[in-house]
Amino acid sequence: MQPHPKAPRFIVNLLLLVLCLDAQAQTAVSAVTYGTLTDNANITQGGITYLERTRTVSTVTSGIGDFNFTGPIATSVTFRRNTTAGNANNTTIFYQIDGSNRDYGTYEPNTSELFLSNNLYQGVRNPFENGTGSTQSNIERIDFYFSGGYTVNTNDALVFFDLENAGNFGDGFRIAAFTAADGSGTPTAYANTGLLVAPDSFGGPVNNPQLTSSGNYRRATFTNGDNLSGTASGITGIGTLELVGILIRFSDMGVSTGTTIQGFSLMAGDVAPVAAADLVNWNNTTYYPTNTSAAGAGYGNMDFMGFGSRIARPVPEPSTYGLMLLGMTGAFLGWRRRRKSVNAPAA
Ligand SMILES: [Ca+2]
Ligand SMILES: [Ca+2]
Ligand SMILES: [Ca+2]
Ligand SMILES: [Ca+2]
Repeated sequence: MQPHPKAPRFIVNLLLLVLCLDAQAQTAVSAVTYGTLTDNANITQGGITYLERTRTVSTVTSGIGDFNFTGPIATSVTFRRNTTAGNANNTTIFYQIDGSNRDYGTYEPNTSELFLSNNLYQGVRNPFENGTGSTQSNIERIDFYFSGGYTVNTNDALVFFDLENAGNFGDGFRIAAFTAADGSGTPTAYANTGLLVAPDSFGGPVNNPQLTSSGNYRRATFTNGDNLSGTASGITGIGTLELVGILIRFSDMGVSTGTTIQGFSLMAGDVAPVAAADLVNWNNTTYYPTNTSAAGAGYGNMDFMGFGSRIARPVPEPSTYGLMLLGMTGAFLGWRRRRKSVNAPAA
């Protein structure tokens, strides 16, 4: 039988489709598995009782497979604030609570430690919502810096979680990798203009660290920039909420395997750079508007759990192990055959 003349083109189109699917941007996280629970002595600080619990995240599941957190962790996380526009120098945190309104999570003295905690009991509420209101802020960008640089492995990814009402699947934000930084870890050059994550592109809901699909939360505001050691104000219940997650590969951000970067930055979705260099100065109000709103598609509504500072890597599939085993068996048989012929007496 003759092959269909159109067959090769059909195969080419199919391959192109697969490539296109592979090149799509962020991927929804559909499930989380947890490891061991650490529970240290409670701390009462600034009007909040912290139960000092951490349950490590073992894996996340996505449409492109399972990922674990075996990559490097950021050295520091820095909030960049426009302190000249008159917006409030606030940080509003939120946290999952027990039946006595106690914070399941850990006391963190500043915003950097909060993100480095990788603890899904806690996070930052609407960090990019600008204004002078009691829960609004002057935050324009959040930089994750890897001292000495970090070289991207194949399929290396970042994972972030938002806190949502039932039926909502995450708020939008922009993310970009920076390729150069000064001695204190401040970005001086970006790889490109980054990736704009659209609202409602997360998966979920996924289990919180209490291993339930929803939990009760409170928020609290600190009015001293990044410092979270003072007395909290406006401590308020914010209801029953759900965790939703997203996975972003560096390739999704236009950063290819083998590239050495100095870190990455999170920013509001209203940051609209024309060129990569536009992202450097967070005080440039052309690209970092100081009136970012949490309403509508204002992009100030994204909440970030205290997570995302450690690089996620694909968990090898069982089939990969199978192929590796086949390869090793083949190599062993080949070695045995060579040995046999070496040892065989001359005919
Ligand atoms: Ca405790
Ligand atoms: Ca949210
Ligand atoms: Ca802004
Ligand atoms: Ca929000």
